[in-house]
Amino acid sequence: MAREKKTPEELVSDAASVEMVKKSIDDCVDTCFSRAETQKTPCKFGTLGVCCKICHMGPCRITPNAPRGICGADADTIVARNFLREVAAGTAAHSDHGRHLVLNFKKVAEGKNKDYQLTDIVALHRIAGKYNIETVDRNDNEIALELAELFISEFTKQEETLETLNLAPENTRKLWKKYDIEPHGIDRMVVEAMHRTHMGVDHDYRNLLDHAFRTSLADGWGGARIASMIGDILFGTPKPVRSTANLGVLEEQHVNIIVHGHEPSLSEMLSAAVKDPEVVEYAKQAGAEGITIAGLCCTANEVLMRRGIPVAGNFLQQELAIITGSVEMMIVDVQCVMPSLPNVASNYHTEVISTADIAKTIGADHVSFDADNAYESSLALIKRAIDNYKNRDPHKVQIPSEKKPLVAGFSVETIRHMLGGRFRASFRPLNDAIISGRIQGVVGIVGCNNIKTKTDSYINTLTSELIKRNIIILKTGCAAQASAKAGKLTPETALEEAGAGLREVCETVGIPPILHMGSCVDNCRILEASSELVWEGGLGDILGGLPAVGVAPEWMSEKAVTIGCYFVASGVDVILGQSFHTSGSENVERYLCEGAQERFGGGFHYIPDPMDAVEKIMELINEARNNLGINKKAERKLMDMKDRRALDV
Ligand code: NFS
Ligand code: SF4
Repeated sequence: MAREKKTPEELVSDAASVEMVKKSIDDCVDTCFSRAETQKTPCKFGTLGVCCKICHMGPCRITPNAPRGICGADADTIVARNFLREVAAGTAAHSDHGRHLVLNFKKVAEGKNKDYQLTDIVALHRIAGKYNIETVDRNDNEIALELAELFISEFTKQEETLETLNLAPENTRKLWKKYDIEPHGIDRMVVEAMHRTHMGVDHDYRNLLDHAFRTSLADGWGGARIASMIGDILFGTPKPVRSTANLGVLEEQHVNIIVHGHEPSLSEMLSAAVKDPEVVEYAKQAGAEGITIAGLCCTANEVLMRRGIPVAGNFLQQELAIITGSVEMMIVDVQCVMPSLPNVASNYHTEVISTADIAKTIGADHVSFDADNAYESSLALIKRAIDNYKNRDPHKVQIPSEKKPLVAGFSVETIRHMLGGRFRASFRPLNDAIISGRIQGVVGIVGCNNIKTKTDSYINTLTSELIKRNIIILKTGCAAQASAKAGKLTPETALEEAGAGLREVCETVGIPPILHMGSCVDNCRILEASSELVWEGGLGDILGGLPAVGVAPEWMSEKAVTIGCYFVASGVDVILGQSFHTSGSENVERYLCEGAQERFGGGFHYIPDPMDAVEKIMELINEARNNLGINKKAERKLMDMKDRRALDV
């Protein structure tokens, strides 16, 4: 079916985006929303996953009349190969981000990069302790260096399994061993995925999909986890922080700089440099009242979590931010950066600057990011943005007023402290609340926006309905920003909607019912929190037994495919708002859904409607609660005289 033309109100949820989609039409600027119309109907073969272009005898496409490609590959092989390649790409993206951080971390430990510090020594010791690295009577740089070398070896290991897997509960690890999906070195897993999917290698869809799970674990319990941990050591473990979200964070009288992409090293430095009196003065001389730095996508989450930098928007707002006409510079690095940005920017005065040597775009100016000279390069970029302020055309400026207050910064450490207090930090109160039924379960809502769904609509409906039903929500990525824009990340507004049990717990311990845990690599923090629930006791002894579900309502990226896989392989049921490109093979779908459920305790479910998803989630949580034996209503016992006397001792 051809994609029908939609009104701005049907495309996007928040008022700021509606206003900017309208402006894009008035300004005759192409955006993802208009291009989606010209793209018309998505290719059927691609949607089913049955197009193979792995060798040059093809491309081959599977149809009822042509059930095999020229080499003899059937739909199962082709669909599974395509799927594994997606997972490999997702793992590669997160893990390369992790690698860049590790290499920088090593330089800092060696004293070779003075622009960055070991900011959070408590985190350094805590993390070194997890890997049994000696911390007593050693200096911090020595500890950091040993940790950096260990992390590097996680990428290069050939035959040993990843050490980071040991951060998972024992019984979950046993399952990985039993089904032979423990990953070796991260790089090896990705290389092997490419080898297996080369023409004429692995043809058994089950073997291919097992490697997809194995590769995904090298991300969630490998590269992504390492990225989060190093982020905490270098930039600080996130603590609750107030900020604001949506395009209204841009300011008319300010020089506006947007940081967009994923890796935190440059955005952290820019966020620090923007306060430097030298550039503040320089901005004044240019006639601006100040400098605003705001984030997009997961870069926004990184600098929000640790510095409270405001969020300009999530994935589908990247072009809309430029359309405000008020952005002097958009600085991008890697992932989820649309190649259209320079084209959109050419209609305004915005400079698009790419900074990662592995990610260039025609039309963007490339300024290679030099981590060894990060502060000075940040100052230079900010000055260049200030120089561009004079080129702003006031007639083209239209900044939507909409922005919402928020609280973010919920690392596992923070949650533990909030739940238990400074001196007895613990997850106990949360476990008790789940066991008593005041909180029914935990749901992670994560992932992107996708042009196929009205932006944020599925995410926000689902979130509201679940907190009403006493489900505590853990969020990351663009899904967290959707809540922020809807004003649901302040404890006050969220509590108004929460069910009585959840509200009581949140009020007692002082946590909001929707917890923003960070960027997409921080999905591993959701697994970390889940592991804490297992270790705390009373909720079984394996991740797969928890009353917990993961949801990616509006996902679009290969990274999201990988994240889904490592959640499922960790035993967590995952609900997807739209299916993978696998429906061309019943066998593959069965293996990913029922097959995974039988083996790991969690599988994939495709549910396009948020209210159907609510129903399924409550069913899964109920089932887990029954299995744990915690679903009984607490019996209310009426005391007779004998009981009373027994109490009187
Ligand atoms: Ni995740 Fe982040 Fe957003 Fe999706 Fe892209 S920014 S890493 S992939 S679109 S959540
Ligand atoms: Fe066709 Fe096989 Fe080549 Fe794929 S690998 S393009 S199915 S011949």
